[in-house]
Amino acid sequence: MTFIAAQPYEYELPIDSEIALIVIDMQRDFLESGGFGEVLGNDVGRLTAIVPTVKRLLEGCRAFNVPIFHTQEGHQPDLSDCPKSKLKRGRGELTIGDSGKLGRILVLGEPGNEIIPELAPMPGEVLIPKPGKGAFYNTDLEMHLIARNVTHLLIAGVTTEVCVQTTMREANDRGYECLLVEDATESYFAEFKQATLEMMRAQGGIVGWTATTDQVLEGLRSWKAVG
Ligand code: C5J
Repeated sequence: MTFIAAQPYEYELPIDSEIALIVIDMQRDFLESGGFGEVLGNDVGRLTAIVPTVKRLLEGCRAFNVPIFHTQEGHQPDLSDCPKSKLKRGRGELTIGDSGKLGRILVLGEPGNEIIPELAPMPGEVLIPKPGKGAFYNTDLEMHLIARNVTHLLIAGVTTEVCVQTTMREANDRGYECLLVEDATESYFAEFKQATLEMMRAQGGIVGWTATTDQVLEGLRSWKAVG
C-alpha cells in the first residue's frame, strides 16, 4: 500500500483503480487583468503566483501518466445556460456576457475563457466546460471518470473557496476520495483559502485530505514504483 503524506492523516493511493488530477478554471478570466476576477474588484496577482506550482503539479502528473482534466467556467454565447440569479449577482463594472478587455466575460470561446498558455491542456487531456461553480453540475466529467475507473481525485486550481471547494464537495458526495493540493490552489482572499483547507480536512477529513505538491509527487513516485 502506498500513501501521500497528507492532513488529517495519510491518503491511501488506489490499488486496482485510478487517480486523476482536476485543475479548476485556470483561465484568463480569473487570472488576467481585465477578466471577470478583476472586474469584480479582485487582485489577480494572488492567483498568478501559484501558476509555477500548478505547472509543476501538472508536469509531475503527466510524468506518472495520471489522467488530467481541466475545467473552464463559461456560458453559451446566448447565456441560455446562465441562471438569472448568477447574472444578477457577482456584478462589477461589467458582468457575465458583457464585452471587456478579454472579450465577452465568462462566455465559452472568448479569449478570456481560454486556459492560460502556461497551463494549456496537452493532447489526451480532457477540457470540461462548466456552467456552474462545481465541475460535476451539467457536465460529462463523471462519465469520463467512470470510463477511466477513477476513484481518487487530486484537485487544484482557482478559486479555493468557490469552484474548487464546490467541486470537491460534489465529488465527495459521489464517493470520490478527494485531496486538495494546498499550494496549487488560491483565492483572492487569503483567509478564505485557509478556512477552506481547514474545513475540508476537519472532523477526520469530512470532505477529504490536503497535501502540498511535493507530498503529492513523492506519494505518486512511490505508487508508480510499486504499481
Ligand atoms: C468564481 C471560480 N470565483 N472558478 N469561479 O466565480 O472559482
